[in-house]
Amino acid sequence: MEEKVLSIDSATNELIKKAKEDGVETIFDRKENMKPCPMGEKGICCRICAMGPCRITPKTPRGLCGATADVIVSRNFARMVAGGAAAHSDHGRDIAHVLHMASKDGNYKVTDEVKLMELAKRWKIETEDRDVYDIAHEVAEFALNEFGKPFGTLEFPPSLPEQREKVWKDLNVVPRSIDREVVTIMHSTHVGCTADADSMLNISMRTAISDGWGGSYIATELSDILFGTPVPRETEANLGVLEENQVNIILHGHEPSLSEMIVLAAEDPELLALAKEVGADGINLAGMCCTANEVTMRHGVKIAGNFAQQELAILTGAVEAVIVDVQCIFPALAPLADCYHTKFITTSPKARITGATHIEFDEEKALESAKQIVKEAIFNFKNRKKEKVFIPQTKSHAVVGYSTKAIINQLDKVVNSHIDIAGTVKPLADCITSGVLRGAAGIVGCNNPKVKHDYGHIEMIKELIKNDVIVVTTGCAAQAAAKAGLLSKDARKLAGKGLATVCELVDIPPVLHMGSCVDISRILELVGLVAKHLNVDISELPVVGAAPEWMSEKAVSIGTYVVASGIDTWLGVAPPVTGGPRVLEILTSEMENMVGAKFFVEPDPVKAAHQMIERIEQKRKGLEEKF
Ligand code: CUV
Ligand code: SF4
Repeated sequence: MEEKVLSIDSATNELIKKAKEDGVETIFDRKENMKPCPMGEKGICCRICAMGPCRITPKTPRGLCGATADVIVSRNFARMVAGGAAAHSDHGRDIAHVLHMASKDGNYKVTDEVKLMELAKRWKIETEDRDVYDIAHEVAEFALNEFGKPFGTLEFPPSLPEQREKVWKDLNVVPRSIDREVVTIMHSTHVGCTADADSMLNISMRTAISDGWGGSYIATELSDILFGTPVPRETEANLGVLEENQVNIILHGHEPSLSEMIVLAAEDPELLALAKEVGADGINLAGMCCTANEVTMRHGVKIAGNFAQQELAILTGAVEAVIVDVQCIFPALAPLADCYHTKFITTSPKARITGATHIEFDEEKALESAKQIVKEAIFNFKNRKKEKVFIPQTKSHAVVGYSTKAIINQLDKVVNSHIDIAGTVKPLADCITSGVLRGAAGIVGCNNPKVKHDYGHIEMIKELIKNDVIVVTTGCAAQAAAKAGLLSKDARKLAGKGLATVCELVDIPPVLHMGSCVDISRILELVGLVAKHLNVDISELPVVGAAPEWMSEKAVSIGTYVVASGIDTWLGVAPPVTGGPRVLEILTSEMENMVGAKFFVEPDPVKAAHQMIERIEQKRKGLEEKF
């Protein structure tokens, strides 16, 4: 029988083969045997009350309470949005708490004071003659209040164009507070509440906006204040970054409050000496999923791989510990780690996993806590079984760290800007209006075994840059791009003439790594600033978004706020809404009348890229008439 090639990434394929030889299973095996429930796939199964579960069939077109397919589908969709918004926003809240405990002599400090002051001004917090940490604590309190304030509406950042805010006001989708929107969805989807698809999607948009322009935005801004706003730096990506003779630690999960401390602990002379004592040459940190994005953006920590590769890291037999906090962690890592010497260490009470070693990360004693965790890895080095080790040789060079500010600075350097445009997005806007760049695309999101691993990301990105569309990327898509060499400046040889010229002049790769999933707020910020500079709405810009291999609820929230922000969004995997004709019609058509953008579902990434380019050209026409 011919072997199915499951990834476009050779390191991944080699380790899938090793799994067979070692007699262990991975997601790729489980996928073979899993038969998805056809009801769930269409979104027409309702488990909201105990009269059911009810499923919609030609013979039973309504649930026991009378809910139609559209009601059920829209409620299920809304709950996905709520789950995703909750995850992102609770991450943001945790970072706010960390800022609140920051102190001059503590483990957590203020690193970007300029950004802190900007935020304080924006939130009308007194800054004159005050201690930085007093300001930081008040900023943190203000941020925390955004999650549950009883009155008023969410504070929007200044990057939001007023045209967009007006669209939201007219639709009544301006969020009140972040938690409240999530709770409203949980309430409205309870049995006997909202039974109207249009209204359910309206509430979903409001909640998603509270994620993108609220919880996620706060997560990014406060992380930058605490740990520094990223600047371009070099790194390497793929499982080949693991080291034969070092203690290898995989950092997996999301919140930089943990990973930043692990980075510090791994540089600690005492621990380095300990590593030597156990016979290792050093301590090698490598990231996975969004934690990888956080620490590579700020420290150049190498990227081990993306979502679908988490088991494969353990399969190398060369990983002493996988340290995780929250989100996107396979429970499968626990039994798998038992087959190797790897310690699978959970650290968050929000994500405990049966079979893992739980060492709770104590933010009050953050560094001490981190050191204890790193020690576990070091002591485990002696248990490594040489005969079980296989590290694929594949890794690629990448440049990461393109925060909005870094992009603006990079452009300033070249244009040698007049004082009046320095620090603005004018050069970028000029590149777009002049047509040197046709437009921009944000390629984001996960891996999903419904798509050949990384294929969706890479084929789409290549097609776009070939056609002079600059790509910005976050999440596991960014890691796919890193592994494929598309984040290297060399990759400009794959770009069209206009984009290649810009890349050469500005000294950037054609694909810009902007961070983790919560950092999609950076993309919103950049796009919002360009729109404001041109005095147009975001929906008028030749800008598109895509999640070719998405899988998580967070991605549903992201897709919804990106579309609600006026940016057309392509999905490579259909969301579970196909059983609700009205829901489908709203998402893929009518949303355009409401917010100026809509969803597209296209499994073929190259076809999708061409649809994206077509939309970009349409938007260009509209802009040209204006300018
Ligand atoms: Ni938060 S949400 S698999 S790590 S991008 Fe990666 Fe990104 Fe999806 Fe998860
Ligand atoms: Fe069935 Fe209605 Fe209960 Fe859902 S809420 S399970 S459709 S009775």
